Amino acid sequence: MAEHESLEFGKADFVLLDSVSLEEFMANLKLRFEKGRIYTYIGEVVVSVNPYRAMNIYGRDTIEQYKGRELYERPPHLFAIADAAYKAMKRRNKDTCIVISGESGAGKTEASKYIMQYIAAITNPGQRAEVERVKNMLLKSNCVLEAFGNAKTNRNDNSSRFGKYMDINFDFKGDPIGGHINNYLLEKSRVIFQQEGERSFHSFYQVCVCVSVSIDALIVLLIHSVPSFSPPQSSINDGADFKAVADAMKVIGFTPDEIQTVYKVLATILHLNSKVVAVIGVLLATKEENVGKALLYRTVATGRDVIDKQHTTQEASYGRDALAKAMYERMFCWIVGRINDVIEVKNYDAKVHGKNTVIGVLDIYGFEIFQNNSFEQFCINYCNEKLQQLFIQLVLRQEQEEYQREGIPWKHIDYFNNQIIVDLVELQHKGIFSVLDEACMTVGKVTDEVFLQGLNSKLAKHAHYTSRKLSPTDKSLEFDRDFRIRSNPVLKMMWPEGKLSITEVTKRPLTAATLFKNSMIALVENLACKEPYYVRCIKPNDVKSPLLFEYERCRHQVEYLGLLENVRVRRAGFANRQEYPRFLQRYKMISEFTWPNHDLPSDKEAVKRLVQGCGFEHDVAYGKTKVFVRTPRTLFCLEEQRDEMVGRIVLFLQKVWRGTI
Ligand code: AOV
Ligand code: MG
Repeated sequence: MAEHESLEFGKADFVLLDSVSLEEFMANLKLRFEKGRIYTYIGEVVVSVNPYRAMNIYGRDTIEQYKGRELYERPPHLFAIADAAYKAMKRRNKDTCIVISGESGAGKTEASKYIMQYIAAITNPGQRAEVERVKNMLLKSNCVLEAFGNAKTNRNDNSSRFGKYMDINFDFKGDPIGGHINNYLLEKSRVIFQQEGERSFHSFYQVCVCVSVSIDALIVLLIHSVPSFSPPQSSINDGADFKAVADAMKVIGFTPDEIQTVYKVLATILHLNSKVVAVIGVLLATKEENVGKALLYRTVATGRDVIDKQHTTQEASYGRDALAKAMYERMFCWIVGRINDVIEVKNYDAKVHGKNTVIGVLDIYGFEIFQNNSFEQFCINYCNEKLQQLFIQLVLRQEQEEYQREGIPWKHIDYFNNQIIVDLVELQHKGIFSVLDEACMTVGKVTDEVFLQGLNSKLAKHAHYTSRKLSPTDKSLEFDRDFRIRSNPVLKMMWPEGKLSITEVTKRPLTAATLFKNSMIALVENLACKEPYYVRCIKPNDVKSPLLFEYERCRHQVEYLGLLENVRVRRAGFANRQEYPRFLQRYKMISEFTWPNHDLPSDKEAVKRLVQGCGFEHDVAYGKTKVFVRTPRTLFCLEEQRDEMVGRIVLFLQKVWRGTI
């Protein structure tokens, strides 16, 4: 019996539960976790529980087992979903996407890397050099982006502090020919502040631990002179990571000058945080007075002139922090841009090569609540709410559309519509982002009180809004100062603007909130026009233990991810659907009417005959091009009969060869 049928490991698909209740769902999830079966399906959705230990299930041999197989043929795995997305892309010319969701520390980033590794492993059988180069770049880019965009938080030692959507482009042969990365809102406040037990971005520690290896001697000296930067103890090996990142940057094609400049920017930010202005002048090759000016003055427009106005002490310290954050963010975006330059598809002629198709992999920052939550947590959580809404829409819509197309009746299943939460945040004029924008436009001082009053007056009646008391918070005045850097070409790329003109100073830029909202709306639109595959990650406990299944913690996640609703929708519909010729090809040996060939007028008729013969008529519906099987159990029975027949056929052939028949 195939492993996925064995009761010892629980049900491999939640659709197979005897009844759909939270208790049964949880019992199955727990049993499988305890037996080391971290993946379980809900139809085509993979539910994954973070094992918090190395699993021997990602090697070459496992990859071979999944390559080209159908989902139900092997035990649940990320590789199966990656293969399904790949097959849809290759065989049906569809753009697909794999959306990985779950809260912070649930295993999204690890999953996205395994998926990319799988796709890299199964493509380019011809070993074309250019394809190998692209694959290598795509894989190496993870290492670099994690160094600059991830950090240790109290929830995850390697927490993504930015959202990442990566498109992988394929040619007509199904081989990767390029890619593109979209990054979303980096949590730049981490540059200047971390909660207790947390760290800033990995890159700072890497550069501090390993300054002597390959960094310009002057920078080494200047990094060592940072007065108060002692990385907290952690399990992370910054030294080894530094070397891996430096190597990856080289492979991707960052020049030595570019790499040195990145170190300089890191050192600058370290010094900014320690308030040493002169050193920064050296690092950025700008005059000391320019640094002082950038920190102590701001450029304002008065009438037709642009003048520099001196800050108060408090403004200056906000300004310094804002500068450190802005520098890091610009450097990060520049790094993403440089990677994109290298991986983007070049010289692809659709007329010659056919359609260039895409698989998108989305790995964002997971839902999180800290002791102190800032604007970034709000954005991160809004992003998660929006993706949850997309999941609800697509999982239902996809099912509905397919039944409609194939002429199969469909009955509606109730689910919580998350749109109300998304609207609360993003609705024009009424949502939290709009209220925030209005507060920012208030003439005179922008204060937290103005914002809170706006929320209370606009949203008091909203079912999901609770008014908060005002607590003293950090102000987030944003300065992004112009250093007028001339001598370092790499820095010039990070700060392309020259001297600000009067219109640029007076122009009100879009707020960070509006920019983020727009980027999320664009992301969701992009995902919605692709065929989606889902990985839903669950974090089993808060202590990173491989043994502990904290029931309440997991139950909560199962509920807010809507997994039970997902099972219900799936069960009301059909667990499996296959085009008639494919179904026939796979099972024709179990019926005398279809083996070795049938003489019925169509494959559809032949499938009907085969199904009748097996007694599964009640569990099957016939669409225009596909046969729909309601329960996976039927499929497993078919698989079993097939195995048996294949065994008999092999035995028969062996006898023929030996001449005993
Ligand atoms: P996240 O991406 O979902 O959190 P990660 O993918 O970074 O979470 O996983 C957190 C940690 O859990 C990893 O560093 C591993 O130690 C462990 N882990 C996760 N998946 C596996 C696996 N399949 N096998 C072994 N260990 C695993 V966040 O980025 O914080 O939202 O923002
Ligand atoms: Mg992550």
